[in-house]
Amino acid sequence: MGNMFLECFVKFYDKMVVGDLHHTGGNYIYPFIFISNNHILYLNRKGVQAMTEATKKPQYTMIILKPDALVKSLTGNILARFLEARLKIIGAKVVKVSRELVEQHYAHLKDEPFFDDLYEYFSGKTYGPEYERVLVFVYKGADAISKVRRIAGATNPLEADPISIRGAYGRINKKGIMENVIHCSDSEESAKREIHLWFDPDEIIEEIYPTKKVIKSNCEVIEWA
Ligand code: IDP
Ligand code: MG
Repeated sequence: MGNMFLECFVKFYDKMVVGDLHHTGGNYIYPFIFISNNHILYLNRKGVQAMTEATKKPQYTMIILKPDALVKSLTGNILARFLEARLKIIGAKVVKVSRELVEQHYAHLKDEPFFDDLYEYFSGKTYGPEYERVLVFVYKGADAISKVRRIAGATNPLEADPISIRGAYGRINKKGIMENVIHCSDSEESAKREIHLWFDPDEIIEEIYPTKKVIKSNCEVIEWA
């Protein structure tokens, strides 16, 4: 038994079926293991799908639960929706968002007439001091960006699929801002830019982009007293 087959067996044992060797007509299209003279164990369709995903180069994407998600107590609900994408969380934090961070994160919207209102919304100021925070996650996995965007739905909550997160929970507020509950990266380039902006390398449990070591002296840090 080759190593590849043993690995398949361990990883995909719940997606394997026993087949009659004669019925295959000798065309072994799925990874298989001989288990007797007459029987083979092979991956079913779901198993092949899972194996294809496992061998793809992983993508990274950043998801932000915006303040309206917190106002509406949607954290658990939203994270549960992303389970179906079968991705891994490799970074997570809660952030109080500054004006500077919003300007960098939404640099492509800086000159829009609605930018000030967007800042009020994204920083949580619209909802009061208790909600001036967002939850930020880095997810990893095959096709992470398109999978997450599909579950999130279109930018405009009125146009989004009603069962997507934005379609189900978003709205347009009185100032015309699309309060659409979550942010998610729209390409590998923006994921990289956003992860660099929001996270330090040691806040993510894997080294997903190149890092360098720097020695900082005379720099004040806060520690537990
Ligand atoms: P995205 O969030 O789907 O990537 P972007 O165009 O990057 O969409 O816009 C960032 C955010 O700015 C949106 O999620 C939404 O909250 C807000 N926004 C974008 N365009 C408009 C607009 O035309 N009117 C009001 N709000 C907008
Ligand atoms: Mg965007």
